[in-house]
Amino acid sequence: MNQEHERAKERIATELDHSRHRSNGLTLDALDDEGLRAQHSPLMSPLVWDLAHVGNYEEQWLLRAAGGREALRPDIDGLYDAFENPRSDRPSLPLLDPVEAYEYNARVRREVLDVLSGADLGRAEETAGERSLLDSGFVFHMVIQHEHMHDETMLATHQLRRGAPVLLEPARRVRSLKPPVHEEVYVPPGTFTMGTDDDPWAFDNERPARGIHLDGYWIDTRPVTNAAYMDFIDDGGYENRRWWSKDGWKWRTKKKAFAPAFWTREPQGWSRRRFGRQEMLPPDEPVQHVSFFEAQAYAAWAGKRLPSEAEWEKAARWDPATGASHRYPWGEEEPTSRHANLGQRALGPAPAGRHPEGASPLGVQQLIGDVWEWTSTTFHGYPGFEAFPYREYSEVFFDDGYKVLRGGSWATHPTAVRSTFRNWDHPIRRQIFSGFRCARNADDT
Ligand code: AVJ
Ligand code: FE
Repeated sequence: MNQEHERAKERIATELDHSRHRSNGLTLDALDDEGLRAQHSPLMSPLVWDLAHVGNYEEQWLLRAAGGREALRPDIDGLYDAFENPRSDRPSLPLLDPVEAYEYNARVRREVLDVLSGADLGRAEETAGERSLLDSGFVFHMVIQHEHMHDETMLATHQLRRGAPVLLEPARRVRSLKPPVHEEVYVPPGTFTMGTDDDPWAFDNERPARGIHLDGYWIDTRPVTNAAYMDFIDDGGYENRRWWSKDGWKWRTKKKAFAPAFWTREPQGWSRRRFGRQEMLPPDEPVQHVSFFEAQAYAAWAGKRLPSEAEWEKAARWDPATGASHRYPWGEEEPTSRHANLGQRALGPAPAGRHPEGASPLGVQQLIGDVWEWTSTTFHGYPGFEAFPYREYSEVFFDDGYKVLRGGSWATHPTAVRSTFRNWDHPIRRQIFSGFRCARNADDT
């Protein structure tokens, strides 16, 4: 048992190191002070805010709450409180400058490693019902995932930023892949286990587990591609009111949307801007930077609909042979590059069909990684939801204003996604790495 805890601590230390390396790569290693202090879009924070925010969150949760240590910088808590300061106000705050933020983060981290070495990460089975911060290492996992979530947010800021490219792009092989044998698979009616009671990385909104009965339905084996989405545009999809919901049409009209964000129509076809580079749209890639409303309109045009969150999760977890729900579509093994395109290894999605080894038992591909997938479900707590460890992680968003996205994107770190993980955003948002797949009812032939 002790050895197991030591291994868990080593893993935590390694993951803490990885997330910080990534944050620094997206800030201090990428831009000068001016670029880090600037607001590249009113939707986003200055990058230097995200940088010190992750350090401040770590100070509050790992040093003070879990470690019982005295506060290092209580004076800056307010500056980095996301609820006190809306994103658009953040550039005018007296923020730490980039080097101060770096040094503050490093100082917090040194003490955190000390807290970690003395921590007891065992599960407190005796304290039935009551969760504690350190149970199975949860609070460390929460802080690791939090930093990676902000790293993904920082990537969205980089994508919105104008100017010369600054992020290194690993070689991207464009290859044509054979289309799948089946474009959609049938998921038979029945009950599956949704959510979790014991995943040591799961947030409050992924709990508790419960049996959910679903009718039979069809779901696409791959996300909708750029090529397929272009057909929708070419068929007048953005001009035809009938494909859009009432709110969707209102958004489309006000926004004058005619294509996904960052797309430009050129004489020779569609191009896109991606991290400062202009390039032709790769037809085989999952479409990204679409709003919920665009995803919903495409699905209606295709004679289908978006999957509900439960339908998405059943397709991603349920094994018809055993009836069990797995942590990932392929089973329990931690994601590798064979399974999924995660962790910012590339600066975009892989072509549809690229990761057959990551398929679920039903043969559904690319559920994890590549693009976040919009679902038709409004974000709420599961029955029996209990906010833990703080209401502002998810409970304050249970107000009907957010749609659930599933599966993570190419920018999501492997520690920050699993088949139970729930993300959420406003249905109009598309600076995130969002795409979708379609589903339909069993009786629609
Ligand atoms: C879970 C991605 C919706 O970035 O707004 C970051 C995560 N919570 N800091 C967000 C979060 C606190 C959150 N999302
Ligand atoms: Fe945060």
